[in-house]
Amino acid sequence: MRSIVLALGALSAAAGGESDKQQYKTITLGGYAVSRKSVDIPAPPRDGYITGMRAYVVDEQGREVPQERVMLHHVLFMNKGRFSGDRTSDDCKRQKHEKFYGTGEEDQELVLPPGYGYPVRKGDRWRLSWMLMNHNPRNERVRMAWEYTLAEPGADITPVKPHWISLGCENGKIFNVPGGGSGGKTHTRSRTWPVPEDGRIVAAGAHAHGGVQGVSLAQPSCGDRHLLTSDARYGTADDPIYKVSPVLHEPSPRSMSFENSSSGWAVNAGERLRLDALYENTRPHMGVMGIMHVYIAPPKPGAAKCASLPTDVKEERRAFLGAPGREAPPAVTMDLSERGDDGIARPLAELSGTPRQVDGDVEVDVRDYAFSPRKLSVPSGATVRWRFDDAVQHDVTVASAPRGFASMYLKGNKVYSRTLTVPGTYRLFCSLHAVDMAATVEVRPRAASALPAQR
Ligand SMILES: [Cu+2]
Repeated sequence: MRSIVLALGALSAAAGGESDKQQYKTITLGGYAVSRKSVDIPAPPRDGYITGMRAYVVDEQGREVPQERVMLHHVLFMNKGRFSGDRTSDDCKRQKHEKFYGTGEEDQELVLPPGYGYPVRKGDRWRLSWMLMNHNPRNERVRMAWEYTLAEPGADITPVKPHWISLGCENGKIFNVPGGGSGGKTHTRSRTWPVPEDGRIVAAGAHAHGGVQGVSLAQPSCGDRHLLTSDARYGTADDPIYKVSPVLHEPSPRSMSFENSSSGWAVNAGERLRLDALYENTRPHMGVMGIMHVYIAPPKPGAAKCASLPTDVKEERRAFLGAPGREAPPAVTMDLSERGDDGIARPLAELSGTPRQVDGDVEVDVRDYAFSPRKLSVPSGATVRWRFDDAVQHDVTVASAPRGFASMYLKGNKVYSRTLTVPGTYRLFCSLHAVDMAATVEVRPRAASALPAQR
């Protein structure tokens, strides 16, 4: 008999077993600072099955901290197993750990259907990775907290295997939605995913960023039928997340649905499913992601290929302020900002100084927490190369511009380049040091004389 139980009631009632609640030690975040870290954490001290799980941010008194104070950009739980190679995952590359639960601003709870669980063993080693952003000028002292429900071994539980499917493996898994309505009002990013084993998807959710409408899975080998969608809901206009100033980050959905079914969506080893992330495309959305988490149980004996779709699908979604919320991503204008002597960052209408005029391609140094030159004017068609040579990582991210883009986090003399063809003002910042690193690039229309002769 064990007594690690902490009665909670917070996890979904559907999850059977005993609950445990954990916290990692205090993280101190300076004003507007970003914290990214991976740490080892205690795994359950016995064999069993995780049937439900949730992670969130608390203060030192254990009270939940709202997103408008400290934003949980993402959190990921990995199981390294009892020895190297015991647990692996294949998303973008083979890794010696198994990703089994993740969430972010969307506050998605893992809720497996009754009778299913993620198997854990005594001696497993867990790792936790987070990215947090302080929205305030003052220091914040917070902790990562998580709770899970663990069913006894021998309980009548069917094991599930978690798989992460990322849209795009290049550039740190981020991509950009260009905006401007080019290619339609919805921008769809797709990839195919080879199913590694025969089985049934019994649960699925998704991690995505601001601007997303939904992330869905289709089955091309069965008439391209739609299987499931983790769909986005945004807060209402009075949601405090939209009162944060300066706006350093486009708010993500308040909720992404977690789909589950006891009978499951039948899939076959080797077939290729298609993952689609749908983003609204009238505005640019920078540095976005689309990652689906699917949980696969063993197949039902004698299951036919393209067996009928489940009729017992449930959509799990945590309650959130202003629920049911909005389906359409609200328009958010991102700011450039500057930290004043009082430590408070305020939106900047314009950067001080005169832009350096260049007539062609140009290189920008990213060093000492600054872009230099800070203000540039280039002709359309010019390629700008940002050279990252600081001791810490930075990126270059569009706050507002005719077309959106963002680099991944870079250092060590790495270069990100972009050819700017659409004239206008490109307001740029580093998303990791948003109140300290701003820049603008003015893209001038080419003079008529510089254009190739018109036919
Ligand atoms: Cu930076």
